[in-house]
This record gives sequence, structure tokens and C-alpha cells, in this order.
Amino acid sequence: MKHYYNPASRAVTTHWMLTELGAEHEQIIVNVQSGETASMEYREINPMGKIPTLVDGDVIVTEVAAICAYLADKYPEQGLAPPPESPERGRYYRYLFFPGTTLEPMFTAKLLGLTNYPAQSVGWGDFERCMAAVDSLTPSADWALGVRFSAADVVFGGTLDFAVQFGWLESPTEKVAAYVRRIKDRPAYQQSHSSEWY
Ligand SMILES: N[C@@H](CCC(=O)N[C@@H](CS)C(=O)NCC(=O)O)C(=O)O
Repeated sequence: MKHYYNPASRAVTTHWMLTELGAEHEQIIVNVQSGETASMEYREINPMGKIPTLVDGDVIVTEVAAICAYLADKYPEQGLAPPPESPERGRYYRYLFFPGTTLEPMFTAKLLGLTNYPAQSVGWGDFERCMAAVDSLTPSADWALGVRFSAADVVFGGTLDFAVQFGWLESPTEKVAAYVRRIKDRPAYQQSHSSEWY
């Protein structure tokens, strides 16, 4: 497997996932600043010109959440995803999809100072509703799916970690702050998050 990565990017989240799994892979550093993601060769594998990208034989996976979900299913013995037939899978999917479809666009809208928009039509609604959803999804103890850590925590917890780190979430509740602290205490998190950026 090839993991297209840069330590100062969202690819740290997929690197963290690979580290949690102990998955052997080749790490390919992509220099975003010098425009490597704009090369014809790179656009062949990721037309968005974004990192991370995972290439597993003939399979190309882009998007942080999709890569984490793909890897969790590829290594079922590591237990980072509920089995496909489990009812827990519904809750698991919510954590995987909510950050990219709703939380990130909301933070972007907030950073851009967008206020005059149709909240009923846009997917992220508004800041208050997103924060209520974050509060409801954040576990008071342990992890998103209970006592067992999963890819849901890598994707959802990883997004909350970025949000706290970069000030997108100015005043996290104690519940959110404590969850982010539990995330940061994980050995695989610490191995995959270099001090260059953090
Ligand atoms: N939706 C993408 C976002 C990835 C993304 O925005 N990556 C940034 C770095 S954090 C990037 O590659 N930027 C390079 C560019 O846009 O040219 C995902 O979930 O993987």
C-alpha cells in the first residue's frame, strides 16, 4: 500500500489510522507547497489534487474518512470497525460521515464570516445546531462506540482535535476537551503527530 502524505496536512489522520492498525505501507511525502499535488501524475490518482490518498494495488481511495473506513475493513482482526452486519454499523457511519459532510463545511463558513445564508438548505445548518450535534455525539467516557476504540474516533475525534488545535472551536465544552485529551494520550496518536505541526 502507498500512502500519499505530508506531516502538515490532514494526512496525519490517515497516518494515525495506519499506525493504530500497525499496517505496513510505503509513505510517499507529497510537497503541497511546491505544487506536487497539481502534477498530471498525481491528478491521475486524485483528481482533487488533495492528500491523503491511499493506493492499495488497483484500489485508489481518497478522502480521510473513506481511507479510514477502508483500512478498518481491510484489517477486521484489529477490531477498529464493527462487523458489517452489526447494528452498531449505523452509529459508526454517523461518526465517519458527519465531520466531512457537516462539521468541516460549518467551520469553513464560520471562518469566512458567512452569516447570511439559507441555513435550512445548506448541509451544515448553522453553528448552534452543529455544536449541539457535536455535544450529543461526543462520548462522556471511553470512545464513540463504547469501550472499544474504532475508526469512528480517528475521524470524529481527529476532526475535533484539529478544531481545538486551530481555534475553529473556540470554547470546547469540558466533555469535548476531555475526549480530545483521551485521543491525544493514545500511543499511535503520539507516534503519528509530529511536533513540526503540533
Ligand atoms: N476532503 C479531503 C480534504 C483533504 C485536504 O484538503 N487536503 C489538503 C491538505 S490538509 C490538501 O491536500 N491541499 C492541497 C491542495 O488543495 O492543493 C479529505 O478528506 O481527504
